[in-house]
Amino acid sequence: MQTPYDSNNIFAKIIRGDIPCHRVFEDDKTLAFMDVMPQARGHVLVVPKCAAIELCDMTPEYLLAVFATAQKVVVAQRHVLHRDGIVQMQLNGAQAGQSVFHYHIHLIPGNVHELHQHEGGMADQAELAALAEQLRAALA
Ligand code: DGP
Repeated sequence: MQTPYDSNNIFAKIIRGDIPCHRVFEDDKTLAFMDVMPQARGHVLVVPKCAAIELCDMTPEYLLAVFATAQKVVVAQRHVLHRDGIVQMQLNGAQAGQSVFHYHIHLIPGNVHELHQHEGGMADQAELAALAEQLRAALA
């Protein structure tokens, strides 16, 4: 049985502004920000502003919202990173390797066979900040 949603998970704290992130895009239902352990340069996460752990917790309204934001982010990633290929990934449950239990879509520029290990290591904060700024500019 799935454990209940924990409103103190790290992404809920980011959404509330309790801890910082390198924000790429935000609207009333979603937030997109840089992954601190990128599997490739420009790895972005898109989260809904609702209490959902995985796909089956999502309402159609919020699914539509996160996919609409994901489309915008992919267009910006292609523009900024000059990479056509973007891996879209989303893990459902600990058995699938999910580690943060708030629904999120990974958008990873690159080829699936060449990505860094999942949660392989922390990126340079200055580089993440610079990439987020470029992506925000592309989205504006
Ligand atoms: P998953 O295994 O699908 O739950 O992926 C969680 C991702 O979240 C992983 O790629 C690393 C990233 N991550 C973990 N903690 C933080 C954090 O505090 N801030 C940001 N921006 N990303 C995080």
